[in-house]
Amino acid sequence: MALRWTNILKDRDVTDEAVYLNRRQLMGGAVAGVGLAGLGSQAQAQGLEPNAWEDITQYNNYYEFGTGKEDPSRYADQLTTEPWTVTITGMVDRPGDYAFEDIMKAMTVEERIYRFRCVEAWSMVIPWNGFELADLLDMAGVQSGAKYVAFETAYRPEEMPGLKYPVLDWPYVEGLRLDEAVHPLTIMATGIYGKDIPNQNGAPLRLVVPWKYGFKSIKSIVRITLTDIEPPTSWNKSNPREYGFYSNVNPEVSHPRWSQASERPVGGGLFAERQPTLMFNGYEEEVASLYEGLDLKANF
Ligand SMILES: Nc1nc2c(c(=O)[nH]1)N[C@H]1C(S)=C(S)[C@@H](COP(=O)(O)O)O[C@H]1N2
Ligand SMILES: [Mo]
Repeated sequence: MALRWTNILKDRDVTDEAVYLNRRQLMGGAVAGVGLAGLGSQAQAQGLEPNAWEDITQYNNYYEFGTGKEDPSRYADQLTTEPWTVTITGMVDRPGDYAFEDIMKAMTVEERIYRFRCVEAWSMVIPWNGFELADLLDMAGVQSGAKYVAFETAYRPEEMPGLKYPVLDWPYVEGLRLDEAVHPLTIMATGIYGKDIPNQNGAPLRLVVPWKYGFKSIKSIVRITLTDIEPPTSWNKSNPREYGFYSNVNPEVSHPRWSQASERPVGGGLFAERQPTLMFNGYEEEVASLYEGLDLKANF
């Protein structure tokens, strides 16, 4: 598939923080996307300047640790992320429990600077490190009848204080159509700014689907299931009128309680100007073909 690489910046040189890749991020052996001079300035020309580490790691949604934006950075260090296994099951040739370390040895870690848009109408730009979900699915061998991918977050009442509250039907679950899941923009993130991904951002590995609202990008994944039926998703179960299965970023489809036409860039200060929301969060050229013939208002 032809990609516009301006939208998938692989530059590791955007700020000093990005220069240093630690052990876990290097474990994959191959770290792709060695700083291509010029992409940084291209990113800035597009207004794609990554948020500060502090914005990205102290303003979070991770309801297993509480519903406040600062709860995850306060409490998520209680989560044990080593050892970690991901169970890959359902319609695959090689089902099983995959150790995180073995996954990292097999995958190619790249940097991807993506826009990130929460359904609550705030946004950031995040320099993720990660690998394509398609490569992980290849490892397990997707069978021909599979049509969807279901994901599940860890459920650890002793480590996740937010699970005491029935905000959602735990564990947190999400899902994608298989063609969305294997799209080259869809990644499993394992790092930010070249460091291991902090617990509050979904350690040790979380989904990132940059053209969808943030809640689709499920954190701290323990189970991946290939299936031929559309899987239930947490926010859709809790309020199907407000949160659809697709949840593609779309400035023309309002949330029942607020407009999605504009967004507040996090970190821009109290009086930061709102900016217009882009169709598919700016990835229209790459992903619009996935939805040809689909009524995006009905399938929100
Ligand atoms: N397991 C789990 N995953 C989750 C969430 C959550 O509460 N639990 N919140 C979602 C929402 S609403 C958003 S906006 C993003 C936030 O990711 P960030 O904190 O890394 O910015 O994570 C998503 N993934
Ligand atoms: Mo969100």
